[in-house]
Amino acid sequence: MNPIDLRSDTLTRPTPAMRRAMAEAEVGDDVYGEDPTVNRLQELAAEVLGFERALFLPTGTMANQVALLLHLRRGSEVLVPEGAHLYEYELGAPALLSGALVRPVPAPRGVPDLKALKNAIHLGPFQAPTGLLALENTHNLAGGTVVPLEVQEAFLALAQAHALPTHLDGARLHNAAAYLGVEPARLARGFTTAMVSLSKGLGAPVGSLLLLPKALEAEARRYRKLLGGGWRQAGVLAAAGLIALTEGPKLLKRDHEMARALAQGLHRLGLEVDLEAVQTNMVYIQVEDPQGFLEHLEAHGVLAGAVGGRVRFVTHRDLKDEDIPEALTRIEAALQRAA
Ligand code: TLP
Repeated sequence: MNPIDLRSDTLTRPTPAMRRAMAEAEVGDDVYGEDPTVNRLQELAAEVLGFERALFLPTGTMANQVALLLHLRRGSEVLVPEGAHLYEYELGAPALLSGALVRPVPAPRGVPDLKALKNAIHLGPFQAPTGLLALENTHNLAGGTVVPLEVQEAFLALAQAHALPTHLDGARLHNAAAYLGVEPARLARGFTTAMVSLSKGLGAPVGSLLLLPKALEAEARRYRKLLGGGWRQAGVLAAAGLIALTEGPKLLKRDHEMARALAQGLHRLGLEVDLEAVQTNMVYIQVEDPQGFLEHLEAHGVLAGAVGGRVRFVTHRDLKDEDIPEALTRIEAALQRAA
């Protein structure tokens, strides 16, 4: 029995078209800025996402950390929505690399509580100075939830009122845009920097983009190199990235429909799902013993992940139409065995 893999949208394999483009990619040394395919990807990304420049990096983690290095100094702090990836899942990198504090602020269902955020900004002489406000859209740990446009506007206005830069962790920005029915540029606009992943729902094998103003580009390239991200003939990867960026967004609606069907099915099976939080391609369920539950599912041919003390299912482009109904049948069988 082939397992149905719902652990993450990072697991997708490059499509035949991506593999062809990778094999045929024109390349050069990207550390010299001479890889034509990387340059094409960066130019296209900057244009479609509404920034002056884009930088192609190996991972979202590296892109987020380069952004923090650009914005923060030692002993300063970044305010993030609670559960933010760069606080929970980046291995304490801000402490190690930027020497900065990360302070989570209440954000029910991933939407920052703006009053709490405003009160959390440190300006006085007795506290770590706030140097950056960050947002995550979609918000992974909150369930792949989307930040409403008006909250984002108010968030940006708050940052502006305090002359603070902003960073958007948009690992799944295109999912948020698909949910809201707006262009991704609409959701990235106004941030000082933004990270967008090509290797998640968009389907590239590797790579994320850091969108930024021209004035920060040279410094960002320097930090990328310092962190080991000077990656020479990266055009072989950018070639797949170009297809992900242009073709990938078209498939996200299907991913979201599959997640909704899965959530409703799990709910019908009596599992604890927050249906309102199921907005994009993720479904989280609350169970007594997540690890034991996962092992049980695996024995029945369904792979899911333990994330934030819950069980997470993520839909993605490599799933076949019949996979969600089949996964539900297998999960039902697993539950009957457990009962
Ligand atoms: N998230 C991964 C795991 O690390 C949890 C996943 O499977 O969802 N920002 C957000 C919001 C993310 O969800 C992730 C990856 C990243 C940044 C980091 O991207 P990578 O994995 O490319 O370093």
